[in-house]
Amino acid sequence: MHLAKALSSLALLHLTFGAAKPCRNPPVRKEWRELNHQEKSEYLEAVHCLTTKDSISGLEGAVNRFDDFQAVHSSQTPSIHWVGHFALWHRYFVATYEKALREECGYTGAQPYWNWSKDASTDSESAAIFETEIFDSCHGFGGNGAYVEITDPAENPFNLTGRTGGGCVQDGPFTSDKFMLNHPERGCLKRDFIPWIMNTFAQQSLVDHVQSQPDYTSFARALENIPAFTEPNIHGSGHFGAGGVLGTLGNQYESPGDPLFYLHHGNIDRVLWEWQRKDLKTRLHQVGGPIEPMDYSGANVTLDFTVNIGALAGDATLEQLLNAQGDVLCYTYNTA
Ligand SMILES: [Cu+2]
Repeated sequence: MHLAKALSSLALLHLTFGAAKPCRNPPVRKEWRELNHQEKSEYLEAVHCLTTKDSISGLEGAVNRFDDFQAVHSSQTPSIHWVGHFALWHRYFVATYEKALREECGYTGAQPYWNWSKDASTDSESAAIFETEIFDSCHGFGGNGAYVEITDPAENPFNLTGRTGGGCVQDGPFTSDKFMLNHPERGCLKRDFIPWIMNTFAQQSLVDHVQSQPDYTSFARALENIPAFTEPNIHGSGHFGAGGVLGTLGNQYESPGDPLFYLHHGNIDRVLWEWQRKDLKTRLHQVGGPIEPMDYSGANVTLDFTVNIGALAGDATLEQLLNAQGDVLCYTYNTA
């Protein structure tokens, strides 16, 4: 009797403290175009719902839960890009957003992704990539911003050519009458489509190059490449193809202010996941790359390196984040 009681309270204790929750029925992430109209509406509504919930991040400028994510990314920008933990930090970030949509906004689906390579044209000037379902004004995220001319060269430090927008998004569910950003200041969502960047950076051959890397360190480096427009990198495709110079997605700090961020990074994460699946035994337990941005001769991240996403969720080690169906993360992709 006493023993049974002791055992059961021990079991309870184990349940309460630190027992790993198994990942059952992980949400299955699909490409935007694989969602039906109903599923697309539910996703877009859940994003709007996040903007109606009070902020918990404690960060200046964050008013609602959508802002929380943008503000956390902004606060950590200098330490989460061109580092070994880049892909896994963003994996954790997107998965936590997915969790918030599901747990706080009643969304029952998974985080969708945007596979831009499907539409990347060999004609770099083609705008067809911006005319797909994801930019639909009714069942998508709306399209380009109004064209804004840049007169001060300081506003276009990389001298990017081929800009087609720059102002507030003009159609769809995220126009300024329905959706406003609060971080770092109140303003509309902006896009600035640049077809040549979108087409050249999103090429399937580049994805194949990234996925043919033999180890995590080289994968991570191929994924981000160098911060220049002379060499394409797939991570830059959505950011600078759709965000351009003046658009929200093109802002290194504030890019999660465009709801498309999570579909773009969802795709980056799918690329990582598919690469991992080629050799799961090794790739669930391998990391590398610099701790400090672009410090390729300096110290490397290790499996027990810890990342934090502020008040959005608890800290996690890179080894925990390598596993999309482990004790911290729980989701999968429909691509086998
Ligand atoms: Cu980022």
